[in-house]
Formats: sequence, C-alpha cells, structure tokens
Amino acid sequence: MHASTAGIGRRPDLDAELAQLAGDGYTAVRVLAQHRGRWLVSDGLDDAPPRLVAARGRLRAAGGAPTTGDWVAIDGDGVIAAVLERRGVVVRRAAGAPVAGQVLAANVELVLVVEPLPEPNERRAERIIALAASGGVPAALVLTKADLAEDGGAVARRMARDLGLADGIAVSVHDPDSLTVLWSLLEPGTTSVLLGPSGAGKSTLVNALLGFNRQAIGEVSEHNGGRGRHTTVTRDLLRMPNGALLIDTPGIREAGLWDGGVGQSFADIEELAARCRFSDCQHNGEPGCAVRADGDPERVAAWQKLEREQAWIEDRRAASLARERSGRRFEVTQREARRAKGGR
Ligand SMILES: Nc1nc2c(ncn2[C@@H]2O[C@H](COP(=O)(O)OP(=O)(O)O)[C@@H](O)[C@H]2O)c(=O)[nH]1
Ligand SMILES: [Mg+2]
Ligand SMILES: [Zn+2]
Repeated sequence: MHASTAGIGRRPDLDAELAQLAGDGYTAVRVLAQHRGRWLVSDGLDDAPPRLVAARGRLRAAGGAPTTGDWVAIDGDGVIAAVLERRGVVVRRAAGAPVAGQVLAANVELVLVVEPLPEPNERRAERIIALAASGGVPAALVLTKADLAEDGGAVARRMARDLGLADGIAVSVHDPDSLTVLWSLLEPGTTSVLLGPSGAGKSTLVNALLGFNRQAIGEVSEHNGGRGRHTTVTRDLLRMPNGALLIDTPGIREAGLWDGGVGQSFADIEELAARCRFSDCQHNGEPGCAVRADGDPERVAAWQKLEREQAWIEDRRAASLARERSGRRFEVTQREARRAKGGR
C-alpha cells in the first residue's frame, strides 16, 4: 500500500502501476533531486529520511534517466529499475545537443512562470507557457520582487490576461501578505514547478514559503564567481508546510521549443487568425487580416517567431527519426548479409 504518498504528491494507482512491471518486489518512490549519477528519493514516510540511490544501466542513457519529480520503481537491490509514466511534463529542446529534449520537470500539475518586477519579460514568459502547454500543464504567472514596483498586482493581472493565463499574482518576500495568494495556488498534494530566469527570486521565495533557509541545511549549490551569491544548480522537489510539493529549478537561459505548444498558448491569436479573410493568410499585410487588425503587434510577432521555431524543430525531429530508422535498417541488412555468408 502507498497510502503515504500524500507526503510526496498524488499518485492514486501506484500499486497497479508497479504490478504491471515485469518481476515483483518493487517499491515506488519519488525523485527529489539528482546528484551526479545518484538520485535522492523519498517514499513519503515521515520517519524515513530521503536516500541516495543508483539506477540500472539502461536508465543512465541520455533521455531515459530519471529526473526530479519522477515516480520510479526501486527493485530488491535498492536500485531504480524503471521510471513510471510521466503525467504532466515540461520538456525543452536540450541546449547544444543534436536533436534531444530535456525534461525540466516531471509529474507537475502547475507551472509557476516566474518573472521579476519591475521589468518582467513577457516574451520569455510566453516561451515557458508554450512548453507547459505542450506538456498539458496549466501555467500561472508569478511576478516576484513586488516591493520594487508601483502596483505589481495590477501589472501581474494585465500581463496574465495578455498571456492568456487565468492567474497572475505579484509577490514579495518582504511582504508576508503577498504570499497568501501564492499559497492558494499551491494545493496540498499537488506538484508545482517554478520556472524562470536566474536571479528572479525563485529560491528566496521557496525559502520564504518553507519558513527557513534551505541553504543553511546543506543544499547543493555553487558560489557564483566569488561574488558570494549562491546559485541553485539542481532541480529540487520540496515539500511545503501545507503538503504542497514545489520544484525549485536553476535559471532557464534557453527555453527552446520541443514538442508543439504554440497553438494552445497563443489561443487568442489563433482565434483571430481564424477570422482572417483568406484562409491561407500569412498575416503579413494581406487585406482583411484580423491578426494585424486586432492582435497586439509584439505578441503577434512572438507568435510568428515561435510558429517558425516549432516548424523548424518538427522538421529536425522528423529528419532525425528517419536517420535513426534507416540506420537500424542498415544494421539489420548487415546482420542478414553476415548470416547468409554463414558467419553467424
Ligand atoms: N527586493 C527584493 N529582492 C528579492 C526578492 N526575492 C528575492 N530577491 C533577491 O533577488 C536575488 C536573487 O534571488 P534568488 O532567490 O537567488 O533567485 P533565483 O536565481 O531565481 O533562485 C537575491 O539577491 C534576493 O535577495 C523580493 O521579493 N524583493
Ligand atoms: Mg535559485
Ligand atoms: Zn491574417
């Protein structure tokens, strides 16, 4: 039984999922963090501290490795043997890699898109919202450092509306009242992830919610160029005092699209596009273009840019898949040729 999973998030059919794996003797745990080829996991039991475990070789391959937020099956040797189905995932295009996705957070129910006041970056937020949308995860906007702006609340509401989000709030760690609204988004048992640029105040916010400074209890961190500032280098799943789970992440420098999401996250613009006079309107000055007439020019430009990026990555993924397939075909042909020659 896994009645205790409440402490590490909801997963109602965990026992059935384990039963489906080949072999038995598995237990399910959740990945709290990843540390150099080891994973910090918890079974949600109050008296069992999180522990570091290894993973079976085939799970170490790029792409297949367990990540923060994953539910995993531990075998009789105490090693991660399988990653359970990911439900609600945020994936970006891996920076620098040929054609690969990188899972930023697994099994999340809400993405908190973090941008700092007084100058939140709407275009950066848009990308993260698209990544969330492609993983089927709703997003809410959280503007930090509200103490540095005139009326952060109003800015957050307007920006959320422009971005097509239901919720937009402004918070300051110097104003406990502002955190109350944030608490209402963090439902007990649900998992949320903070995504935004480095320096936005994500870790400070997490500490404020936790009520203590996690740095002091040995969080993995690096000093930033000797300037004495700590930078989060791991993605950490933390349990909040109200039973909500929250993943803190390092700053996102690049949020390349990986698997669609633009259509859903730009539903407002797509709606306008459906009203253009020509069904194949490119929205570049054609007569009767509803997108040009009624869309916010900057958002329209962002939409067009992300649409192009989405088409580009789709092409690259298709090409890479085709290469992989023909590579496999080539191997099979080679094997058959060897066999025909009586080799093996
Ligand atoms: N004025 C103000 N500064 C903040 C607030 N929250 C965080 N900061 C500062 O912003 C800087 C970056 O914070 P940090 O939590 O490390 O950002 P992260 O990279 O997103 O985790 C630190 O110097 C914090 O003290 C806030 O609510 N108001
Ligand atoms: Mg941080
Ligand atoms: Zn048009």
